[in-house]
Amino acid sequence: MPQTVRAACPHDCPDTCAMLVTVDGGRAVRIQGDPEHPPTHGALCTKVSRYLERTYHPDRVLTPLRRVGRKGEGRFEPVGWDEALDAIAARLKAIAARNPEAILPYSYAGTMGLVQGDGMAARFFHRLGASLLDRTICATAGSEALAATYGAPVGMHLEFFAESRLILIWGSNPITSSVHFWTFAQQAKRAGATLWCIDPRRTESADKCHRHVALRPGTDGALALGLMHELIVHGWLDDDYIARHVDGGWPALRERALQWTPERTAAACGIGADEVRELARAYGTTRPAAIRLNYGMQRVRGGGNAVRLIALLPCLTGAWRHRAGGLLLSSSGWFKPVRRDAWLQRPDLVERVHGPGRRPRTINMSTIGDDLLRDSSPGFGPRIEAVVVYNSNPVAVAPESAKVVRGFAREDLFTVVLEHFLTDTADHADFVLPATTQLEHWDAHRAYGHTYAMLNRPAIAPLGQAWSNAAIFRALAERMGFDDDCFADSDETMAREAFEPAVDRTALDERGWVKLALPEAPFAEGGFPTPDGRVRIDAPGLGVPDFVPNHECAETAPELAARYPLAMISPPARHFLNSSFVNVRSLRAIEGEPMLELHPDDAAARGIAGGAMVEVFNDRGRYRCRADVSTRARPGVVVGLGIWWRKLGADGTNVNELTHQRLTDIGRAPSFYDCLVEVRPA
Ligand SMILES: Nc1nc2c(c(=O)[nH]1)N[C@H]1C(S)=C(S)[C@@H](COP(=O)(O)OP(=O)(O)OC[C@H]3O[C@@H](n4cnc5c(=O)[nH]c(N)nc54)[C@H](O)[C@@H]3O)O[C@H]1N2
Ligand SMILES: Nc1nc2c(c(=O)[nH]1)N[C@H]1C(S)=C(S)[C@@H](COP(=O)(O)OP(=O)(O)OC[C@H]3O[C@@H](n4cnc5c(=O)[nH]c(N)nc54)[C@H](O)[C@@H]3O)O[C@H]1N2
Ligand SMILES: [Mo]
Repeated sequence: MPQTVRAACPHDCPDTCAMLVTVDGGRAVRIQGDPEHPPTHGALCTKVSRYLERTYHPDRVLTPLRRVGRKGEGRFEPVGWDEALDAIAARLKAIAARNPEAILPYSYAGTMGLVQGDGMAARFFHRLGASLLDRTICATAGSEALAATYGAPVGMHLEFFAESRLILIWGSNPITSSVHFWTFAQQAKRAGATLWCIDPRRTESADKCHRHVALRPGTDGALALGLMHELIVHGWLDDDYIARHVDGGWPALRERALQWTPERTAAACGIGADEVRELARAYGTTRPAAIRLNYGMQRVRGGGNAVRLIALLPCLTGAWRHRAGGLLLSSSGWFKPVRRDAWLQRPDLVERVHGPGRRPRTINMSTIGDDLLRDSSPGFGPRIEAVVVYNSNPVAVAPESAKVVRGFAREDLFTVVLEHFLTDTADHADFVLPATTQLEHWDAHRAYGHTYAMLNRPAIAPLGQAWSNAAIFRALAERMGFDDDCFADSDETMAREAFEPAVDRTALDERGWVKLALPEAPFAEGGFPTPDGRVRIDAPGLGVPDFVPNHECAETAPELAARYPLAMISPPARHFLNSSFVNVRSLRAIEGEPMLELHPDDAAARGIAGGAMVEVFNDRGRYRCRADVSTRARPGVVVGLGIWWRKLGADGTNVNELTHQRLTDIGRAPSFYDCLVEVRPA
């Protein structure tokens, strides 16, 4: 008799769907969205509806592997679990005896689960006293900027976008990257709402909005100031809301905004002054008005300041008064009070190694290219001697990959990779350990685009000899001689108790998801999670926000811009999830091959025909792919949809060969979309 198991999608996506997995004779035969879970609405995205193809993929790593070739070659031999774990523990012990900070865990969001993400792994590395990882690669510019403004990364409920009369879809391509948000935006549109898209690229989502503002990458802060100018001069502010719920920084910001006339704004953003005026009028005069901001716009030098400025807009107009007004960038802060982080991750364990009140050094994951190549020094600490990678593929996704590859190719570096597949990163490992997929393990999930806590039950037994991440770190802890009680907790215990006691356990058990108890219009009466409950314009240590131009643009780097006049952005491809799913044949068939979109004028000026092979280059490297001559790209901007596995690209590289490691103004994050290049026929 087929059975249905309640699961949660583990992927790095705002939607965090509830899934129903049908199992027959021990094999998962069907995967569907839960029709009752409001955000999921019974539908999965194209990628995750192929999750069975990914799980039963013939290339799954199903035994531990030991390297036999050179680093990067990807040649391995199977070994037993005991042999692999003994060898890894012996090597980590030897390094830790000299200095545990020479060991670096490297992980991101291959799974967002609280157990298989930073659950048991965090306990292990904290107890080991290893370097800490600053997990900045995606969202910290925006989330720290949002926290500086509202007090936490919190925002509107997803569901109420359906009732908005105006939606600004800003730095976001929801048809690609949060299709369940798009469902609510469509409902609003059918009910008469106006949709604006603010994005340098004419995305599929932009096509379906009423208006599209194709600004230059990294100029969103200027646009927000220009909108404020119009709100002020036309009297579209909610003075009562400002007086009661906004801090004392408003007069200074008001002065600043008054200098951003529509003409000045238009010049900075590369758009028309009338577009600024019309957008401001729509925003200033429509109620309720909602902004769906996404992380696309904060991957530039000034991303943090831009998010602060945009997040202030609904505070100046009082849009927060209505449940269908306000802004959503992230909802993750709503989960903070209900997650047992201290219990799940045990950060206190570092003191066992480093002493009371002391913490190991922190390595920024976004500068892994530079950091793997550094020697020991008083400022840096010890040279990195071992990296343990799980839930991430840094060789493909981290910026300036030539350096990342050189770092991972170091013969003296000991590298362990927990993976489903032989990714570009796994190819550099000394040991690859086979990890379970979401269908094979327990987990608990929060979301960053909705407000439901979720439970994932295993639907099938682990394939081959795969173990969950938590099981692997539990076994390593035992071999390292860590006998703390927390290493005995099972995956199931951790998953079930991750939200204890805040979330109703029976409901979570029965349905697999529980909505957090939150007010519908969280800031209708102010009450922001700042110390005094007011929105902060003049944030401690940051001052009043301003427009910060890109690292790489004509204004800040004229000489560079003369040599490399095209701004390259590399946002998500619809049928991949970062570098996950690139090896799923049916999905790769839809995406075709690595492409670079460029505007017909830019193509003609370079003698490039549609479909021709081109070389994209700058001082950091070169990358070959096929030209897609298209008006989806605005003049002066080229688009390389990501993130391809390097080894599946035309010459064994991908877009990150061109990106750099300079960080954002706030949040120490990479500025992937702040990158000048030139293109020529290959
Ligand atoms: N299918 C699919 N879904 C995904 C992902 C994926 O790789 N594939 N990635 C997931 C991840 S990791 C995340 S973090 C989330 C959110 O992921 P995001 O990366 O925020 O994804 P998008 O919603 O595609 O938003 C990016 C949009 O911002 C635009 N953009 C680039 N630069 C600028 C700029 O300077 N200003 C403005 N206004 N827009 C700019 C891009 O053209 C693109 O359309 O999505 C997740 N969902
Ligand atoms: N140029 C450019 N670069 C970018 C971006 C961009 O837009 N442009 N986007 C950036 C963003 S937003 C992000 S979030 C990062 C994403 O970077 P990553 O979080 O590294 O994401 P993925 O590339 O999807 O790699 C995740 C890996 O985890 C593995 N995995 C999944 N589940 C499990 C599990 O349970 N156990 C183990 N052991 N492994 C598992 C998958 O097989 C996959 O290989 O990339 C960033 N890089
Ligand atoms: Mo991300």
